[in-house]
Amino acid sequence: MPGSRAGPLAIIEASRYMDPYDMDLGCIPAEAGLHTITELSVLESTPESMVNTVREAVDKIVSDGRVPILLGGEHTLSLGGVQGVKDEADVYVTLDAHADFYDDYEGRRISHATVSKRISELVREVIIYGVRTLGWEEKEELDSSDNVTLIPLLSHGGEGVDTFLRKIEGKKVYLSVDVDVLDPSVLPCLGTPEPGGMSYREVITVLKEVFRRASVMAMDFVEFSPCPGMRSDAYTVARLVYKSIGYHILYSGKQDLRCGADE
Ligand SMILES: [Mn+2]
Repeated sequence: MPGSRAGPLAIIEASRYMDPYDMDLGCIPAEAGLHTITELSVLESTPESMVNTVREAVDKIVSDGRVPILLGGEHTLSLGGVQGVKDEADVYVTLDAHADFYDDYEGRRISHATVSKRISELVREVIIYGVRTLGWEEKEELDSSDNVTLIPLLSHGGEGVDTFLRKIEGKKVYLSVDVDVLDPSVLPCLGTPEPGGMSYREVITVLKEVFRRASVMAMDFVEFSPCPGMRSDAYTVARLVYKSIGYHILYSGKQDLRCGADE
């Protein structure tokens, strides 16, 4: 289902209804200083030029000593994000219902379905958590890759979240959250919904651990595709983004905000 291009604006609009105070953290993460830049104009461009536009924007934000937070849009934008942070991150970590590991998809090398594969050609290590459906071609590509770890969400459990969290310990991470890692009952408005996903609470618990154990250099939230007339979904994604910002502040030492003071 198309429509993720309307995602970023819907997330920003929904964020205006959110209480800035975070009850869990006991602080106002927004006081760290959030700046929303004007939307990048990428809609009329080819995937390659979209990736370049994102790369340039992210490169500038990282050079300014800030932490880029990208809102999608298609998952393809992560390729530009990873290129923009360059060697600031050793590992690409993604939460996603899908592996996005086709070598080409419908004749395209740069696509939402190939993005993890393309990124695995750029970074030292790729870790994918939350996958619960896989194309046969993707499985073959994954089997022949030596720098990719896939930790699926299987109906019988499997290795699970402990393995995932051990793998990211101490690493410098580019974090990509494909919001379809959430169950469609939590977030129905998705490009490619897949049943058997995580609850909102499970996702924020995992994200908190990611920020605690790893250094997150940049992050993105992708593949939200707003449904007409439904606003609770955009609010859920906005809250997820703001939670992540709060966890980043909590574990990156902005102690003047006293986040987590009661923990
Ligand atoms: Mn996905």
